[in-house]
Amino acid sequence: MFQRILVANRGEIALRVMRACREMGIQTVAVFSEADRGAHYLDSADEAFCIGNAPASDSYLDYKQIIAACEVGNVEAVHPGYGFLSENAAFAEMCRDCNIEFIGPHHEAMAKLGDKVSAREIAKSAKVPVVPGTEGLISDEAEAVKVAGEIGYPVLIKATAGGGGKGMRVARNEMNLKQGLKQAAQEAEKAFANPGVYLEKYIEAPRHVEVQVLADNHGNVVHLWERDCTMQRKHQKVVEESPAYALPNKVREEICKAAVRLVKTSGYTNAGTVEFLVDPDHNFYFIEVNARIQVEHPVSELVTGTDLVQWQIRVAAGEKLDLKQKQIPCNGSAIEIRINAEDPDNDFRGSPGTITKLRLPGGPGVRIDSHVHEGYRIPPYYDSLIGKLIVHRPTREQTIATTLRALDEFVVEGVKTTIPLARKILSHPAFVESKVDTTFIERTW
Ligand code: MV4
Repeated sequence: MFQRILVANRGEIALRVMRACREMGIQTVAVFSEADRGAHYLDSADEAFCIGNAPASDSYLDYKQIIAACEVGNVEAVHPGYGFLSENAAFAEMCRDCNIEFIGPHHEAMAKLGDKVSAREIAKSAKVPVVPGTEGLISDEAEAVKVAGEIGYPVLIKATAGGGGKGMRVARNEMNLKQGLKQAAQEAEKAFANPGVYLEKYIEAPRHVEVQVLADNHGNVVHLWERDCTMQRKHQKVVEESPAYALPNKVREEICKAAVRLVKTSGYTNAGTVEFLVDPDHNFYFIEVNARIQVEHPVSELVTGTDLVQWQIRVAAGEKLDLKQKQIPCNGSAIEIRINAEDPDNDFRGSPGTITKLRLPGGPGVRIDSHVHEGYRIPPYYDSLIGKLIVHRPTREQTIATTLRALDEFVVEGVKTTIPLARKILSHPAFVESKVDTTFIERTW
């Protein structure tokens, strides 16, 4: 096992990784930008190095600073958390070249699955359903028009280097399509330095269901059931839960098995998430793989009784998964609420500032993953996540009741937060009955 790990991230996920390491007897080295200097979570590391100025490109995205901190800090491995460098195959490869274990998939599997067209090919070869669409990249307009005619409008133009909704365009007719293709390719070139685009049938009003997987370096792959992340606003998840209450058991089993087939076929290792869209008839379609630990991982930890971050570290150190699929339960119901410092009266823009008063909820079934404290200043440079409330109870009804109770106990003063939005969602009949789709929040409020 590793003796010392560098945590190449900040905020709640940096703290989450340091907590896992402490429990495993592993020392940690933290890195921080000038904007995070003095934050209390850094006290949980054995050592902490400043790696640059506040903008992420000068610090948390600066490979050279991070590799240098690994050398000076004398670590054997680096945990990238989520965001920043976590899905950057070039960084993962550089770590390997420097003899530092990257706690995540091998850079080749990451690159293969990071490219959406290539991920679609892998899914097809693993007999995992994909959304009807083009074979590979679109090479000319005529081909796109022909395929769109075959699959039927509306279609969605997607960037092969995209993800998380960036560079997507809906086309409802041939004229939309011709214009959209050019715009999407230009946008993709600008954003990802890769103009490649492809077409998919546009699934209207889908649910977003994703499967947590875990794979070791010895060919063992298991799933840790699914999460329903349908409650999103502008591609930002707001509420996540496990299991997906709206799915019949048979579909859940199928979707989880499909995710494992995809992982086995691709040679992916470590923790990952396979994302699907589910249409109103419960047909499911693979859309992308997230090659990292995700923000919403705690709901899967609670229903399965596992520690995913500890498993990431163990697998990266070469340990075998001693979990057998049959021994991974899905007990009770878990819901996560993301608490962001955002102003609902100002289109949910970030609301940076100082937290002047903080009361965290507690009691049965309540977990808080957060790095903030009274007097904490939320920097304007990064995402606005100030913490996660995660609730686990025997039934979904009880989980909703406990979550509402915990939200009532939660006090954050000094900045605006998404707590009022979470209250409205959890008390809305459509959420309670799980009759929602990815457009619900924007349609309703
Ligand atoms: C789609 C789709 C409908 N049809 N693909 C958005 C982010 C990226 N992960 C994929 N996304 C979508 N892909 C087809 N063929 C609708 C979305 C989508 C969405 C997906 C999941 C959760 C929220 C969403 C919000 C808008 C669009």
